[in-house]
Amino acid sequence: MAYTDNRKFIEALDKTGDIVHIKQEVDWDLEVGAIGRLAYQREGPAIVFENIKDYPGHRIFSGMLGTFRRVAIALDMPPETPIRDIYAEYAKRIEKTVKPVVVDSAPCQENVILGDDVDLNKLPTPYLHDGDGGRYIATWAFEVTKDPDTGLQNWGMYRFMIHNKHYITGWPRVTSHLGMVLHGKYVPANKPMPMAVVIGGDPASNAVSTVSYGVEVDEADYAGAWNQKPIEMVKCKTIDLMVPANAEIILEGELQPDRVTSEGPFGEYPGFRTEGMRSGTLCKIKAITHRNSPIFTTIQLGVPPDDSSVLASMTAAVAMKRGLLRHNVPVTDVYAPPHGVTHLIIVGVNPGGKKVVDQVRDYFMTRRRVDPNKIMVVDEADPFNWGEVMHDFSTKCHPLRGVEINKVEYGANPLTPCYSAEERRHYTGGLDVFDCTWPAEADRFNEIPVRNSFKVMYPEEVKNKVLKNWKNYGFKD
Ligand SMILES: Cc1cc2nc3c(=O)[nH]c(=O)nc-3n(C[C@H](O)[C@H](O)[C@H](O)COP(=O)(O)O)c2cc1C
Ligand SMILES: [Mn+2]
Repeated sequence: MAYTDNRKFIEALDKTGDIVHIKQEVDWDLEVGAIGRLAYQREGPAIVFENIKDYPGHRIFSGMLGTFRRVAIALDMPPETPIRDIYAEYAKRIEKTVKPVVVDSAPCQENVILGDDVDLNKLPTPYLHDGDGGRYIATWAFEVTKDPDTGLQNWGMYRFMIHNKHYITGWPRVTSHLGMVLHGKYVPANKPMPMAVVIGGDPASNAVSTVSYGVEVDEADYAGAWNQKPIEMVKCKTIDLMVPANAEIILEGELQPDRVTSEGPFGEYPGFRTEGMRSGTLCKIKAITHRNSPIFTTIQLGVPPDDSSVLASMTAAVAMKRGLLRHNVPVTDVYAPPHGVTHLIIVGVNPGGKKVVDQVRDYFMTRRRVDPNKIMVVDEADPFNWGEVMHDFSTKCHPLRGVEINKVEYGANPLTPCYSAEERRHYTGGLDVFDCTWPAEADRFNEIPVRNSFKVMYPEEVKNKVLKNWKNYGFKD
């Protein structure tokens, strides 16, 4: 069953015990943030806050896809599905896109607040981390914009902070993001760009907005692919954009061509507050539409695991695998382990060897944005098995010839905590490639040590005998 809205998804999480409902009053000022943060760090359940100080009738849903169990449930798989199978299912589904359908009336428009009546402070936006520059209304929410040339809509997840009752500030800073590319089409004409913020969209819609599928596509088609069912879309009340009909809250706005104001700092996804206050583009909110008793959605980004390091790492890794395959790299699997926060990526290849490792390096180094700063390339270890990866990294990666240090002159990830303020400002940094593969050209018999494992060390007949008798020896399985 596809979860076409969060209410159905919350019911599913209730059944599997993956959510708690907090009925006790909680303060939107730091308490919601602190509870959510500790829940992530204990790999606990998602949360519905049902009683928020100053906001009777409002609820907050936190941590939608913050564990692989919840991601599996959102894909309608058993909660205990292994990570590699979750990755494989998601990768398979996005190969077959499903177009949305348009509806005339929508739950997300059960209530419509227009113009001067708009007051963003009436939503229960939490103040999440001590030191944040303000209350973040969009954390696990996404923005819809439209390419004026093609009419195709783009979805992207970008954070936004409340500036005052009519304005929010934020927007992507990285020129490679499509949302930014589209904004560049409006700015020269000094025209505002229509933008809708979708808060409390269904799991699939949020998931697919964390990654770019390309300029030639409408990203609603990928949410349909995730659900294997079309997303229902409705036209906004005041702007010419389509939004998911079953979302909880929609902010209809116009991103200003010429107005910025301070945004941040913010506790960011790599698990640090790396940047200070910066300028964010202002977006004027012209209308708020919402369901009855709306369920606001938030996350509390920080040290892993959370929705970013679990779900968004997966969508990023699958995009990397698709990219590497397009570049004819013999890649087997790409894994972005949550604790690597997409700064560390494990790439499995077959065969290995220097030539293939160089191909992997070239792929990452020639992207417009070099998000990771460390790549481990493995040929025998299962990228999803940290024990195997660590063993091959420790034993097969040559301390001189196996490590390649690359300087990134532009496009480095400024949210890399180890970079200096100077490096972050100039988008410079580095990418280390750790070659944990055997040299392809070597004579395996003479130069490559024999792996001392059950699989390699014993003749077939001995292995078969041992496997056949395993239970008879007294082992359980
Ligand atoms: C939780 C979360 C928050 C994000 N916040 C931002 C942000 O504030 N600014 C930004 O440029 N990218 C942000 N990203 C990354 C973008 O969502 C991602 O690069 C996406 O592909 C951008 O879409 P686009 O290419 O269609 O613009 C965030 C990702 C996640 C998972
Ligand atoms: Mn997009």
